[in-house]
Amino acid sequence: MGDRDGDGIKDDVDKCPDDPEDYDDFEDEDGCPDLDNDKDGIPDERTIAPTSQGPRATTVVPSTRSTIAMATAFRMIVTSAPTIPRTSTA
Ligand SMILES: [Ca+2]
Ligand SMILES: [Ca+2]
Ligand SMILES: [Ca+2]
Repeated sequence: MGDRDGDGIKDDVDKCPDDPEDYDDFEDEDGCPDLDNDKDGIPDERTIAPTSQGPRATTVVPSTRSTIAMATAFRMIVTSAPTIPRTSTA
């Protein structure tokens, strides 16, 4: 038994032996392409996966550098903190 449309479904079970099934997880066993899965009259387009790319996830590496910079700055502030001017009580 052949498979005229070469969709992997043999002609004896293929309801549409000349139309290859569209493997879209919708009635993929009958051998007929299901061009309108939801029967809304609008053929399903092999819609380009929406936003698989998306706006590049801003891989702003949690700025370790600026954190260090801040820490350093902070330390500097701390260390250079007002050294209580010793009023030389002499
Ligand atoms: Ca077939
Ligand atoms: Ca299908
Ligand atoms: Ca089908």
